[in-house]
Amino acid sequence: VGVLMWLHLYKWNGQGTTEHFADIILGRCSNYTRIVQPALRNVDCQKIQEAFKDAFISKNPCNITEEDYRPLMKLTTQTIPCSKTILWSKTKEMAHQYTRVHRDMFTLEDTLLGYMADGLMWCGDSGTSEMNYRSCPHWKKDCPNNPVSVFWKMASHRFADAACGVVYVILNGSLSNTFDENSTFGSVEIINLHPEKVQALHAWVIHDVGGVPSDSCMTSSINKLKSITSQRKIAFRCQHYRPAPFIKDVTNPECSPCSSMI
Ligand code: N1C
Repeated sequence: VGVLMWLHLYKWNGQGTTEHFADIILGRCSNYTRIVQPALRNVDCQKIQEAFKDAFISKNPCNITEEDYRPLMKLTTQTIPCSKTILWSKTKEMAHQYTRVHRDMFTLEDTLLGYMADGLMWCGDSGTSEMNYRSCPHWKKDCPNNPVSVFWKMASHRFADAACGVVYVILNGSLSNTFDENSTFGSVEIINLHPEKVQALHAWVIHDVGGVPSDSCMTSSINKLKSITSQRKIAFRCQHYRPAPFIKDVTNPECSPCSSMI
């Protein structure tokens, strides 16, 4: 029985819960609310940590719903000023480098919710109040409604839903599917931007330094994004850049994000 108990922890194909998950959540929450955004100093990090654990502890990790995360979401409501939202797809590092310099801009990981969960894994199991540190469901190989996937889908949905003014998205021009309809950006965020309050979507397409200078705003992939935004009555603009964030491109001498980087 002992061996079976132990083996069953290895049943999933994804990485297990990050060691010290609960401590990391509490530590990141304290750091964020005291140092990163002291305006949030009144949030109760203990309560947030509890709500996070309650969302998935003692539950079947293939059967997580948005309802499970509702209390956590409620405790982490945060207002982002208009025209300060940055979305990204396959450009996470670059987007974070950018917001590290432009402290008034926010990716989801620059909000309390995203900051706490960034890079972590977590899951539990029905019948035990323990976290599973050995394995967690892989969204493709095991099941889509696992704790991590449901969390990011819901957090991304809320983040896009709340955006206003000009919304920016950083895309990867080195990939053939610069705009990927199956990504979180393509399947969740773009369809949850509200035309009544989002005046435009500006895409910054970043492409390789070494590559042939080409206009990565003229691809069929970007055209698809353009047609989705126009159907949704949201204006669209696209500019392409080289990385290092973001160096002017010879084919693109105008660069609004570059000029402020120096
Ligand atoms: O699927 P993606 O990118 O297009 O998702 C990125 C998009 C961003 O604009 C974020 O607002 O969706 C949001 N988001 C995250 O902030 C995030 N942080 C970490 C979505 N997913 C996030 N993750 C993890 O990375 C999560 O496990 C998810 O599956 C990947 C998505 O990365 P991607 O394909 O590069």
